Amino acid sequence: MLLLLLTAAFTTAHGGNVTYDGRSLIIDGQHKILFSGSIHYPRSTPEMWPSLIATAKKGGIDVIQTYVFWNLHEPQQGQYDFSGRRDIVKFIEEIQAQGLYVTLRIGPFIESEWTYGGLPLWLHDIPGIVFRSDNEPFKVFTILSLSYYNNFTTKIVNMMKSANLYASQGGPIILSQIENEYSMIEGAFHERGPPYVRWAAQMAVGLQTGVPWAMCKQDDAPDPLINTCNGMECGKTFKGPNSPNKPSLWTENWTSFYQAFGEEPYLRSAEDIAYNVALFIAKNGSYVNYYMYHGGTNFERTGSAFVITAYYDQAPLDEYGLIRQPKWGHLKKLHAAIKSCSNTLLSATQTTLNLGTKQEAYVFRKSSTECAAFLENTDNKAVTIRFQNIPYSLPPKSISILPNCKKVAFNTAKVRTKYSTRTMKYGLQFGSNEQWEVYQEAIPKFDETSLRANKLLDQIGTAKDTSDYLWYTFR
Ligand SMILES: *[C@@H]1O[C@H](CO)[C@@H](O)[C@H](O)[C@H]1NC(C)=O
Ligand SMILES: *[C@@H]1O[C@H](CO)[C@@H](O)[C@H](O)[C@H]1NC(C)=O
Ligand SMILES: *[C@@H]1O[C@H](CO)[C@@H](O)[C@H](O)[C@H]1NC(C)=O
Ligand SMILES: *[C@H]1O[C@H](CO)[C@@H](O)[C@H](O)[C@H]1NC(C)=O
Repeated sequence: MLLLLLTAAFTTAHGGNVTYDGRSLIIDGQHKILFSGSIHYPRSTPEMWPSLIATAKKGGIDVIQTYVFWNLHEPQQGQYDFSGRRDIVKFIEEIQAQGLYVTLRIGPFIESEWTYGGLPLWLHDIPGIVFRSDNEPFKVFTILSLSYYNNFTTKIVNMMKSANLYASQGGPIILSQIENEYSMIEGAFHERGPPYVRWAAQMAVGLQTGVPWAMCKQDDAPDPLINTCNGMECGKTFKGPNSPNKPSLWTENWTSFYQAFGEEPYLRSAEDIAYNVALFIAKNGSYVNYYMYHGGTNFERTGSAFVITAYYDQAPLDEYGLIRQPKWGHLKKLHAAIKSCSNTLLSATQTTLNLGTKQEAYVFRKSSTECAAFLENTDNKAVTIRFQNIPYSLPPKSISILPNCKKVAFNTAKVRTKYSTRTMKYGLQFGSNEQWEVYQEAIPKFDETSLRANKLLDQIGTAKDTSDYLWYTFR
């Protein structure tokens, strides 16, 4: 009996067409509350993938979200590379083998603190190209640029289809993303921004993946694309889906922030993360993605300017894939508390009740016996309130989750997970007898240089991504 239960609990059904309504994504006819975690395949090694995915699953994660990194796959035009850390199909198949779902963010522009936002450098040399725009005066070039985006997107989608990786084919991919936070720069393109958004949406839908598409931070995402929230406090800030039949999805919940050289790491407490996730779910949210769940390493020159090689080391899994406590454990308990009442959350109607000046109850009541509640205290001090005639003490700035509207299963501010610390031991010390290599760079003499111009040369166009440096003499 126990064995049967365990088997049931650890097997995630796969396949099935994916649709959505105003409440959630619907996979194979089932509404779902999904916890998702970003893990980017090129920021770790294929040897690490199985344990990263397994540890995410143990932490209550249902979905792994990743970008697709165009410039890693097509460094030279038409020359593709899907080997080693670039083997996206293998990464997705590993996720599938462990019974989790996938959200694929194709971009093609991804930002992601990645060099050139993921765009291959050769795009830069296409005459007149304007990235991410439907640019009338340059229509002929713009059609070119759009067709490059289109070619790459189509290639990736076809690759996924031929490996049967979309949920509609029995695979794990349940959601895709086109573009990335475009609204942040849309204004710069003036009237040429909105047609580009429509074009990108149409192109994506035309690829017929059988699963929905999302645009993040894009309030006007055209139907049927879902507009989603990115940020730290989507429970407070998200204006919601742009149509009543779209679900409320949070594609980037920042677990920390990327770190630039010379800066301190951005620390976000487990309590703060848990509070905001609980609030988002309490307000009808049904999908939360942790950005990042595992950040990993920016190898070689793949990180964007200023960003250090460790990426989101403060995430629930640190740079090396080790569990960071109490973040990992506190969120695991939060996920379990929410999952224990997910049927109620997905089928009951939500109402918000005032419990005091700074206290709210978000109640999902289906019948007299089936009920779940979130009790929020936004005040900086603890208070005791009454809910259904029972007194509850609410710690400062916290949300209590009552899966049956009676007993508190979890409070976001009460961390019951032990803190862990990470200590480092020297593996190899570079003593005086050990080898250092010194690289001497020859300082060029002006008279011996071959590249001359009577105008300013730009670094990217001149160095062509062979170096981040350019020795420049000017007179
Ligand atoms: C998805 O829907 C299509 C068309 O309705 C159907 O042929 C296919 O079998 C469905 N796929 C799954 C996995 O249910
Ligand atoms: C797009 O792909 C097709 C087929 O592979 C190719 O013929 C065409 O030149 C490509 N277009 C661009 C802009 O890369
Ligand atoms: C949640 O959805 C219900 C409808 O099912 C609606 O009445 C309620 O206002 C929504 N709550 C919030 C906070 O948006
Ligand atoms: C998102 O995650 C951060 C920490 O990563 C947390 O502070 C926040 O409360 C979470 N939820 C929301 C809705 O921001």
